[in-house]
Amino acid sequence: MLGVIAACALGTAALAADAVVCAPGTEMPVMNPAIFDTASPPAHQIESMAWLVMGICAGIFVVVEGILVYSIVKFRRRKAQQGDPVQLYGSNPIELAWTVVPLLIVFTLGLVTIRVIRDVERTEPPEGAMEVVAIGHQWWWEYRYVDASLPGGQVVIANELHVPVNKPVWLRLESADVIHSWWVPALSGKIDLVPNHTNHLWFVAEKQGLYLGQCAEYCGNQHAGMLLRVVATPQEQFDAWLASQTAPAVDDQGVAMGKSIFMELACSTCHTVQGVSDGAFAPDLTHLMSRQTIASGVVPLTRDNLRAWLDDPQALKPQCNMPSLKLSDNELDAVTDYLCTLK
Ligand code: HEC
Ligand SMILES: [Cu+2]
Repeated sequence: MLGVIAACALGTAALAADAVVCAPGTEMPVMNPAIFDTASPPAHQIESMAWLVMGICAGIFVVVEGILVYSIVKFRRRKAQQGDPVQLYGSNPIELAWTVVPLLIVFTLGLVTIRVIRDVERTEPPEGAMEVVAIGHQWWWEYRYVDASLPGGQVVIANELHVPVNKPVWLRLESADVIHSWWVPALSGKIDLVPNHTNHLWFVAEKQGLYLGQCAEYCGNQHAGMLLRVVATPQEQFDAWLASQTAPAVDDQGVAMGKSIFMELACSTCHTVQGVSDGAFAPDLTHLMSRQTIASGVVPLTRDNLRAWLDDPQALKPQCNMPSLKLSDNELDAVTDYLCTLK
């Protein structure tokens, strides 16, 4: 598992170096996606518990192997020895020791685990938490910021979750199709997104930066292409970002042709662009250019990648749920130009 996470981190580091052409990406540190390098209270607790369990196991290993090696050396067969060594059957002190000590260890680990689970799996949101709905789709993430003060009561985005640093986040986890699992190791433990059943998860990103993760429940062909990205910024920067997401889609007359192709072809039945189309099957594209990647973190958002994606999504993300619409070169350019105005 760590190998997979490391590979996804390497992939994304290479990705950050690749200049984003359509939208200049915000420069930010990329967090280590590991359970031993945490930056959020529930993740810290899981980390400490993992160390405790490993410490106890290491202790048991040393004691058991130590006694084993000692016995092998001390009681080995010697040259002068005749027949079998003295045979001993049953020893109350020893039997007691190897029953009571393991019981105590299991009991301790049990109590510690219960305490950690109680803190990590809350049933109520933490004080002052911001609620976000996360919906798993084959094979991308939808997020909804639900707040009566927002125009329309909510803001819908895809794939790149933005949160303020040092503020509790209460995620409401739902699924549109099969079981997925939300896991950003530096922020929290993994929790499943189950169809027709709501789960919750909380975290507080303590450092600014980009946190990476991965869908952690096998959910079909592109399970590995369902990457998680959480961007933690200071509150003011987050507020500015959220305000930009509530703005209506840019309507640039210069790309009217691309827009009309978007409307006439099936694009508009699957995708929402606020004020233009209301397809709800696929990622919201209203502010596509404010993202750093497309296809749920699979490729960086550059003009070339975007055009290649529209040409044949199946080449970049085989088996994904967007078909190739067989656009001509001119149409591809026009639609790409249109999407590049959706800042
Ligand atoms: C049958 C529904 C469907 C149609 C039609 C469709 N798409 Fe998609 N599109 C999807 C799905 C599903 C995804 C998410 C794929 C994934 O990441 O697994 C997607 C992803 C995208 C993305 C990447 C978004 C992101 O943030 O990751 C863009 C851009 C896009 N589509 C544009 C278009 C355009 C332009 C058209 C018309 C030429 C179009 N789509 C037609 C379903 C559709
Ligand atoms: Cu998944």
